Amino acid sequence: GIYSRQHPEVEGLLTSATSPIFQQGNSGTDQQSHLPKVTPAACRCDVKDRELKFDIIPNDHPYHNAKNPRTVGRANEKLASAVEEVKKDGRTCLVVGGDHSLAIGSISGHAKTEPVIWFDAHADINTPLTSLSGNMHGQPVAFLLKELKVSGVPGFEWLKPCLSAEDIVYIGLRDVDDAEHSLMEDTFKASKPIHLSFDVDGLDPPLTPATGTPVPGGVTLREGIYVAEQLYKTGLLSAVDTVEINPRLGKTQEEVDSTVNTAVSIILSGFGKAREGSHSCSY
Ligand code: 4U7
Ligand code: MN
Ligand code: MN
Ligand code: MN
Repeated sequence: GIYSRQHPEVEGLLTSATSPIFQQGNSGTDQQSHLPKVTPAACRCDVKDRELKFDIIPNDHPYHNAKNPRTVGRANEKLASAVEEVKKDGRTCLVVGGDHSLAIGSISGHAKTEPVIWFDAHADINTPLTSLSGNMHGQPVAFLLKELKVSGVPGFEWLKPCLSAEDIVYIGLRDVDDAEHSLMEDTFKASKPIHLSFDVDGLDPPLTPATGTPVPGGVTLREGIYVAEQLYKTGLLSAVDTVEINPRLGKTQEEVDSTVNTAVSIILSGFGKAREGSHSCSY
């Protein structure tokens, strides 16, 4: 409400999240008709909203470098049961937070076998022993991984680590602590040879216009190169396809050149060219 004059869209969002029009089976009349309407019909979703209330546990002393462990642990226990119920109901679950430590409960409450895409600038794999900040939002992956065996944290007696390293794919990492880096080297030792099948139409069309079925909204060059570089670094990339490169479909020489150059730069990255220059180092 307070920001409504300057930011009508904010009020629209707040209203839609709390108003009865957002609840199941109530098409409702929107009394504040100047606001954008968010109705189940508008988003084609049958939305069931629920709010969880969490307790702040007094004298919640740190456990090594994990702050507020009991409060965070109990909250996650509640969240895990709530997510489990939503899944039993056959629904897709959306959790809106909030601190990323909520992933401990959310992922535990989910059916426990699904692969997880961790989209984040950070790896969030600090343990209560390695964390420099003590913040729990930097630790959820460690709590969830069987390999790391985090245990003895008060508030988390209910938790059973449910993920294996092979179940996690990270996207977007660009701020990883030293301790996290070595934890990741130890934990994410991929062991099988990797086959990369790289369709250039996964990239954004202006990067590779000479291709048969371009689709808007693709991956940037920076992201594509990053993927290829990371795969190279595993030491396990044993075959690469680069496909759907069709110079005949370029409308101009420039289109042909940009397509070919893009493909070449992806290939070079997959074969060890590093953007910072290739130096010999252990990683
Ligand atoms: B977020 C950090 F030290 N690694 O542990 C830490 F840089 O959920 C950051 O990804 C954690 O936002 C970031 O505190 C947690 C820090
Ligand atoms: Mn995070
Ligand atoms: Mn955070
Ligand atoms: Mn982050």
